[in-house]
Amino acid sequence: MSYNKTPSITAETINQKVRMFTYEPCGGIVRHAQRLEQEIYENPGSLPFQEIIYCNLGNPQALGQRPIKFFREGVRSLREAVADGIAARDGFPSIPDSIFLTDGASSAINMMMQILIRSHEDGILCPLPEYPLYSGSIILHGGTMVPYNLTEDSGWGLEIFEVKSCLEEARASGLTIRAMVVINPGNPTGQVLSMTNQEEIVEFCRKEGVVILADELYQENVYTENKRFNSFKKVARSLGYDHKEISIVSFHSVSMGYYGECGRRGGYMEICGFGADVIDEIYKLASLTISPNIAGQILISLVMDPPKLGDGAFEIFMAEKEETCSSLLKRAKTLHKAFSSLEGVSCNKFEGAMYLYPRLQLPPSAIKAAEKERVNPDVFYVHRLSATGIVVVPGSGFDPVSGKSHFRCTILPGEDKITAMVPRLRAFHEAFMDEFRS
Ligand code: DCS
Repeated sequence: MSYNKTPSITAETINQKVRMFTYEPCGGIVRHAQRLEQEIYENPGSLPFQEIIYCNLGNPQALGQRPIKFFREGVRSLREAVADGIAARDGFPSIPDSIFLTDGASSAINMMMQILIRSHEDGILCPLPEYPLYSGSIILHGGTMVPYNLTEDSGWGLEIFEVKSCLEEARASGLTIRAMVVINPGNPTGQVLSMTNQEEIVEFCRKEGVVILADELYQENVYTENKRFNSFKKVARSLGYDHKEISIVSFHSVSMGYYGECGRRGGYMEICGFGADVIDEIYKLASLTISPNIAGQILISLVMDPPKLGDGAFEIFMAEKEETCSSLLKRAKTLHKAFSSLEGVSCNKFEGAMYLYPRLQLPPSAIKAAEKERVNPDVFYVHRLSATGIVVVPGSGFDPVSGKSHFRCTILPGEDKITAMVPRLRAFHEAFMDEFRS
């Protein structure tokens, strides 16, 4: 067994295309200037000048007027708010310099794939079923997706020995495994990983020198009494591993949770366990798009620093949050009950995220009819269902290889819509089964 204690991700081992270019408009001199600016802010009078005059970037606001100073300080304070929120959540420190604010999680995930993937010989461990942004991004950046299975029978948890054999098989075929994607709580599978599973993942990735890409977008969508969200960083630190021993990138976004602000495009990634040289390269890459949108930046900082007891907005905020969360749970329960009662349908417990992922055991003649139409059985079923006005996503869109039939149904339509949908779904399903029952 390989035992790699040195960080596998260094400036020498990231995608060298990232290093081949420079981006001086936001380069070293600017970062130096920002440090000086911070110094002026923290210790007024400590430098022989009172302000930085930025003439480096073609940003109209920067030319001849002060807003850029405010803007730069503003951004730092937003990153501070995010870092403070993470520290309060986890009980372990987080620093603003490890936070990159992003236009939603998608851009952050793409950026990390760009950094990690050098060629098709670089593999990224990715769950199946998965959220297909991952497979898409890995393909677009020229890498190889190395799938590992989530097990439906164990509540969509994972068997770490199976992940290990996926890694070993991939290595034997010449791939270098760069990272392991973990989506927790899961999309499309809706599970919250057990602490044991999370600890196993941390141990595994540490031993193998693999970066954990922790998709933690649904951290506030946990609905089960006996499980709670734990960030991978918290799990690693609780096991006693510091930033020198394991590399973790955590993604979060304003798109999910009880806030659900997809269109605002706010998010962050917290990068732990990478050297300053790698952080410099990520900073350069992020600078190619100049700046994430400021409204999204403010929003993600508010998500991580919501009103506290004693704040004016606290009562209304808590009431709205509670109303949203309890309604989501109610909708999930209604749907879960409906799916579970259908012939040939089973549905794992709903623990988190925003999705139910029921399994379909379709009659052989339905499978034959799908074959005739040259589509997967789940696509056949979902297509027929759409004729009743109910739209769900076929499971083969999240897992094209298992050959099992599922569909993903969000719990998001309003309670009245969910209530109205259930009898329609039942009528459709019964008619479908009657039609294809041999
Ligand atoms: N990661 C996961 C697991 C997601 O579910 C999503 C969005 C993203 C990343 C990207 O989110 P951003 O909006 O922050 O870029 N989920 C989509 C989904 O499954 N249906 O619609 C949204």
